[in-house]
Formats: sequence, structure tokens, C-alpha cells
Amino acid sequence: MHIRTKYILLRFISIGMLYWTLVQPQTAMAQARQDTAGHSQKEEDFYQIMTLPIREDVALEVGGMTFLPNDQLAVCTRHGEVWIISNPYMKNGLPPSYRLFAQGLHEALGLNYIKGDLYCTQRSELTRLRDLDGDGVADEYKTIYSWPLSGNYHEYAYGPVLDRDSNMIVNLNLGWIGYGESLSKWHGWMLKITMDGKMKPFATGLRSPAGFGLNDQGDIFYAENQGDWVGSGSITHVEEGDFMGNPAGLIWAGEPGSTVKLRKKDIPDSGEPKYEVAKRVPGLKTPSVWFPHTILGVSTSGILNYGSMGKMGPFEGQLFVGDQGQSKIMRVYLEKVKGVYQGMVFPFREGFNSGILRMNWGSDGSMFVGMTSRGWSSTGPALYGLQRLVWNGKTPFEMRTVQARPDGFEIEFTQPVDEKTARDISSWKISSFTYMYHHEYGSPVINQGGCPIRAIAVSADHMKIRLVVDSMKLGYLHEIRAEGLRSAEQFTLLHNYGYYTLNRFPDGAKMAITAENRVQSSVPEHHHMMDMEKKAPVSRHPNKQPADWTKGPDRVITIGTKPGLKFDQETITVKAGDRVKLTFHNNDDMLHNFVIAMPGTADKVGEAALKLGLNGEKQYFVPVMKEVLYHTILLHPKESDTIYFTAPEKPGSFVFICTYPGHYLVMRGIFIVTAR
Ligand SMILES: [Cu+2]
Repeated sequence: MHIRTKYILLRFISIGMLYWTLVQPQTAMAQARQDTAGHSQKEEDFYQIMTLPIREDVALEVGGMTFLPNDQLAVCTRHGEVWIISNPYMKNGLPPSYRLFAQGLHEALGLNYIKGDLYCTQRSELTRLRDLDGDGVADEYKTIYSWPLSGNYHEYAYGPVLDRDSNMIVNLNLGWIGYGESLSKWHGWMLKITMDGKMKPFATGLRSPAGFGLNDQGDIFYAENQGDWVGSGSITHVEEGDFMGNPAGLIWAGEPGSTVKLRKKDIPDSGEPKYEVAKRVPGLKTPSVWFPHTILGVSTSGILNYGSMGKMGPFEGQLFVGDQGQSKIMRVYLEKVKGVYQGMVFPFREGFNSGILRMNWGSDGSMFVGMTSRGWSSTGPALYGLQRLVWNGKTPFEMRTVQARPDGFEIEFTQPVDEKTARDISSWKISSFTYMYHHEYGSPVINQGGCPIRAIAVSADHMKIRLVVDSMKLGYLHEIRAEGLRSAEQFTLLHNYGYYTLNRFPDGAKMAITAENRVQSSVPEHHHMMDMEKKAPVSRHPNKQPADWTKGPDRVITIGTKPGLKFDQETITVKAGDRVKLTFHNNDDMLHNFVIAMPGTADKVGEAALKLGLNGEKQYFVPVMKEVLYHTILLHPKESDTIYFTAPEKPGSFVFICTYPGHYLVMRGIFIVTAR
């Protein structure tokens, strides 16, 4: 344990006055995949999560966070309050204190301290908050700029972020009516607003743009969530006049001041990869870095640039991106090739206690993480929370950067690599895939294929590995796995995989393939497909009534869903040996399945589903394991599926859960089998 943490921990225990936890990660996906050879490392060996106590009467559903001078942290909440938190570092063993600065705001989802003032984005306006009489409470709420609302619940607004020209950037969410719609002006847009309230509609095509920020160069990136016209989460570089992909906001593109040239009729709904469509539709922007859905998040949120403030290990110049649904943080390395950003997303730290929305640097370089689960499920179980991520100064063995080359990749590491495992083809696995661009919600993984490695060279200092790779594809994600690689000290990588989005091939020299660097036996092209077939689900999905049920089923059960990740029944009761016909209706607007599992195994099955990775969707997110009795397929909104099975002979309290990633923690019930 980190020495200072231990000191504080002991101090708290001795004082006995505060609830203090070091939250351990709930799952350790990367570690679980590693084999036993080599020393494995854990995220908590390098990065500690500390929990800030929250005053009991404060529902701190964090919408925005910013630091004030004197190390005070200002937090705005969905409930419309602004709290100022003193001593967030809990110095001298004292708890933080909370002071209400402003209230009565309309769903405040963004807060920033700019040039001596607090600015807050409410649902309908950008507001400046001032304490004129110096009593510590805001008494002037000044509208800087406002926009219309339809009243739709999904018209969230976020910001402001200051751009390099001192404009305040605000993002407006689309409304939701079974699909995303811009029901009132400028929803689906990124707006730039001057300090004196002049607005420029800067870009559109945004869907649910909760997170955005600048990199070291001052370029703007925004994080998008999977949804209609969005195959998977991503971060994308936004420039004036860009269209990011969801056409709903284009209805305002002809309004005065609009910088966007495209119109709704220009956008084809063909289901081709977005990169292909963008070749024909100038102005359509494709992601700088795709985040594969359910593997590296399900709902990207805040973006935090490492900048000059952070202290998180040797990742200077990179971005950290939060995830609301999976309560974790990803790390992104960006490079600009031929004027276009692209790069690699890696796992970084999981195990936070609620849904992450905001991250800020503290003055000591630690990362403050503000959270709310907002009635939606997050892997972290708490409704809201405030935690702090502290690096203990030890360097994990990680891929620091991955850069494209004309004929492959060059990977730079944080520590010297072991040459033997680096040169061994079985240490590596690279494949590519992409998503469909269409009006439907999300996308399956499409066009998955292997990328055979032809040559491997290790740099003289053992800090870099150059791979010559076949079948790299523009616009695709490239999964790079290095499970067998060891450091010179025989450590496994802390995270042995990541996803590189290739938008441009760089110029430059190809590596000559020599007898020395040539790979001996390459991975067969269909290796990955065979993997998948091996893992294909067995018959736990009995969707035909057995022929010998001549009198039909003994029990007919119908179960549905309710909003907020719930089944519409908490218990289902059958008799041992009953012939059961069960129909599951998905009347929600998200994806769900229905899985019956052995007593007490809901967490085990749910966690196994999370680890399915790219294969998850093909298996309906149902892991193949003996604990799973029966399941339906994964249902899109309004779909249903019926299964036929004979109830267990042995009475007991089984469980039913939805194993769609992130849902199992709350979406569950009891399947009771009584004696005959
Ligand atoms: Cu579900």
C-alpha cells in the first residue's frame, strides 16, 4: 500500500470518526485473462481510489465540478444546487465540509470557474453565479445566453468549457421520443458563446454529448454515447462547421449563423461503415477514436486532458475519458496523421462507486471523480459519489503509446520488454472490425477479421516494438492484444489490450522483413472465427416447444420490463418439474435479455457476461457456464422471445437476471421452484 494512504488510513481508524474505504475494483477483466506465468499486476497496486464522505443531507448527484482558488471544490448537481466543498483532500484527518452556494437551478450538468466567476449550464441557459455581498452565497444569477426547450426530459445541456480563444463551449443534447430528435432550437449542437453572450452555432450531429474538453494543442474533443446513428462510443475532434453524424440537429442548419452546410437529405441511411459514407458526404466527421461498446465503456462521459496539472504516471499528452455505465476510466493516446486525429484507447482504472460523469485535477495532481448513476444503472452501485484517484508514483508495465506505421504499428512501453516473449508470435493477436452507420440504435460488430503479423522487431533499448501487420483497414478499430508479452522483469502488462482507430496511413518507410524479424508461423486468417465457434452458445435457449409436450405447457409465464432497469415482476414461482413456456417482452428502450441462473450465482454470471468482450453480442451476452440454466436472446426494444423448459426437479430459489453489461447488478429477480 502507498505509504501516505496507509498513514491516512491508520489515522482515520485511530480517530474512528469517518467512514473511509479504499475501493477495490469489482472485476479485474484484464488480470483474469492473464495466464499464470509472469508476475501479474493490479490497478490498485498503482492507483488508489479514495472516497470523500458526503454530508448525509446532500444528494450530491454530480453534474459538474470545478476547482476554486484555495483548493475548494465546487460541485453542481442534477437537483439544481451548487455546493462548495472545503478541504476535499481531507488534510489533517478532517472531513470535507459542505456549503450551499446556489440553488433552484434547472438540472445543472456543467460548472466551470472562468476568470474569477462561476459559470453553470442549466437545462435552458448558461448562467453566471456571483456572490455580491461576500456572505458565501450566490445572490446574482445572470443569464449569459439561453435556448428554447420543448419540455422533453432528454434535452440535457452541458458546459461551459473554455476554448483557446476564450469562448465558452456548451453542448445541447437531443431530445428522445423513441429516437433522438431536435425538438427545439440548437439541440444536437455545440455552441460557442462569448463572455458577453454572443452565440455561434459551431457544429452539429451530436447526440448525447455529455463530455468534452481540449487537448494540449487546444483542439476540441467530445465524447459520444452509442445510440441512433452511433454504432459505439467514441471521442471525436470537433471543428467549425462539422457534422458529427446524428442528422436530427440538421433541421437548424439553415438558420442564421449556422456554420454547417449539410442538410438532412444529404445523409444516407445505408448501414455502411461511417468512414465509407464520409468519403461521399464532405463535412461528415468520423471518430478520432472509437470505444468498443461494452468492452471499454457503454456511455462515455467526461474528458480530462493530462495537461500540466495531472500526476498519473508516464502518460503526458494523453486524455482520460470516463464512463457512466461501467464506472471506469479509459486512457486515450492520440496522434495526428495527415491532419487527422486517430489513436488508441486503453483500459485505465475501474471500480469506482457510481456512474462517472466528471473528472478534474486537484492541485496535487490527483484526479477528482464526480459521479451519479442518474436512475440508470452503473456498475458502481451507489446513487452518487465523489472519489479521488491517486497515483502512488510506481510505474505499471503498460503500452504507453501505439502509433500507426505504413505497414503496421509501433508500440512504446513504460518499461523495457522481454525480447523472447516480444518476438514470440503467440504473445500477440490483432484483429479489426467496425460498426454500421444507420438510424438504428447502436450496431453489431461487423466485418471482423484477423490481421496477421508478418514481422516483429524490438528496439535496441527494448522500449519499443515494431509490428508488420497485414489487413489493416481505414476507418476500422484494430484490437491489439499482447497477453503473452512480459517486461524484462517478467511482469505481465497491467492492461494487455486496447483498440486503435485507423483514419489515415502515415507516410514513411516500411520495415524490411528479414530472416531475423520474420515471424515463424503466422496466426491463420480464420483463427478468430474459430475461437468464436468454439465459444458458441450450447442449447440453453430452447425456443421450440418439445414434441412430447402433447398437452402443452403446465405453466405459461409472461414477463416484461419496466423503466429504470427493472423486470416487471420480482419473483416467478413454478413447481418442480413443471413444463414452462416463458415469454419475455422488452417494452423498454434499451437492450435486455432474460437469464435463469443457479441459486446465488447472479453476480458470477453477470461478471462473466461482462468479460465476453467482442464475442458478447454474438452470444446475446450470455456466458457459457454451468450456472446458466436457460436464457432468451438479447432483445431490442419492442421485441420478445419465448423459451420452453422443464423446471428443475430440486426445489430452490434460483435467480433471473439481465446479463447485458452493467444491468445485472440491479436487473434481477428470484425464480422460486417449489416442491411438487
Ligand atoms: Cu438489461
